[in-house]
Amino acid sequence: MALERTFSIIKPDATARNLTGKINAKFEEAGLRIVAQKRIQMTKAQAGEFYKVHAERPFYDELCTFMASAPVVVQVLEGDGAIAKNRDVMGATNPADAAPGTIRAEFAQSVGENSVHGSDAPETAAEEIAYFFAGIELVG
Ligand code: DAT
Ligand code: MG
Repeated sequence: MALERTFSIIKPDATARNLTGKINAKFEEAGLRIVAQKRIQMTKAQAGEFYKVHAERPFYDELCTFMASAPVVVQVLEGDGAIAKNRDVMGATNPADAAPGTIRAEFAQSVGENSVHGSDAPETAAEEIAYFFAGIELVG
């Protein structure tokens, strides 16, 4: 499988509960390498731009308010098949449907406050990485 990079966010519900290290351990145990990482607090406008694909969904305003409500940790994860592998480690969007041992099964509080974001395809991964990181910040 090809070496890939994917974009990840440890969301406000998880940073608020001091779960950054436990979530990073899940990534590393799965063979994902954290090649860039920083803690930031997004504005609601920045969250809105990031999630613009969901602009017509009923939960969009709530989602953007939540993502700007507290600090997040934005990351680039690298590994073989990193995009799909990260989605596996994250688990299903709704923690009630997430497989045992996944991040969302263990840590998520609800479908909205679900602890992590991960890119869903190579195109979105490249776009999302470029939204938060300059090339000089990515060191494998
Ligand atoms: P994922 O984060 O698994 O890629 P998504 O792209 O469908 O899921 O949705 C983006 C985020 O929007 C998701 O992580 C949490 C929020 N969300 C999705 N469906 C929701 C719902 N039915 N109610 C509230 N928030 C929702
Ligand atoms: Mg998504």
